Amino acid sequence: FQDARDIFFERRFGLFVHWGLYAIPAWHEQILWRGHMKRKDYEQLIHQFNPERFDPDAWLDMAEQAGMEYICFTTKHHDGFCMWDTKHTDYNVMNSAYGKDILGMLAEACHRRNFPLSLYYSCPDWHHPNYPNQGRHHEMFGPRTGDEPDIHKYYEFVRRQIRELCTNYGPLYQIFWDVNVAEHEDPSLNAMIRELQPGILINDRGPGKGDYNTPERHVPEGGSFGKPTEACQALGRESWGYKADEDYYSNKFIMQSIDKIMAMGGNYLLNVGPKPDGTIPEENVDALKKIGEWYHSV
Ligand code: FUL
Repeated sequence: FQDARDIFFERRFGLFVHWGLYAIPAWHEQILWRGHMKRKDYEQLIHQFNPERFDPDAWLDMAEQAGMEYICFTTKHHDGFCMWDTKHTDYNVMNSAYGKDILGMLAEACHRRNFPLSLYYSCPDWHHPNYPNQGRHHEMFGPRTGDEPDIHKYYEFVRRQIRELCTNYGPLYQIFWDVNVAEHEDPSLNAMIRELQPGILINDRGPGKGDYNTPERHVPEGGSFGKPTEACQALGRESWGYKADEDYYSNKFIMQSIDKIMAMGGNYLLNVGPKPDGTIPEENVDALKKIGEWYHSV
């Protein structure tokens, strides 16, 4: 396995994938909050989640054709639903209608093909009873039943989950925290990651220093980045997850944005939102094909 610190300077274009229960309502990855959806209705989606056409090799074929050389996958987004076989909450893909370890399948394909794998993990968690939602998303869910949230217990949960991710899925390229709020209390969290995955890169979304910066949907006007940078961009204007009636950027816009970011020394993570059946929306496949033809030619 190539050292992640070398990968960063050699593999500069990657595929970002936002996938979870939110693909089913097909509106926004944060529908639970932005769409004022009731938590109990959202959580029922687990019984519908059954991506029978999920084929990680098809995703990687598509990425390779587009000139992409690594993948970053949402293991858990703000909704708290886990796309791997975690022992620390029942709210995970093993208990969905699909019942298979999605991350495990993806990791197997990545390692077989020597395709670096990065993991996105959201600390904000709108499902976990000990996550206080920082006041922001609390009220609309109505009062919680049971004890008051205990953030320290939540941080312990994060630590156990991160340990699991860094232990069970082979060598990882990056951890993409979104955002590492736990690091406030426990600065040894990133140290644990580095111990379990020597050479791994960790982004700087959190109070700790981090190895690289992740500007989002931002196309700067010239100059150069002062530190290692991986910009991320969605193909759609509205959502990072699958949106049925998404308003897509033009391919030209995306190509110009790749060009600008790379000219400034940044890497580029371009996002797709797979459909509930596990396939990538046609519009995304088509865009990546055209962007790839251009990318291979420059
Ligand atoms: C943000 C999140 O709130 C968005 O939903 C998305 O995941 C983006 C890449 O990061 O912080």
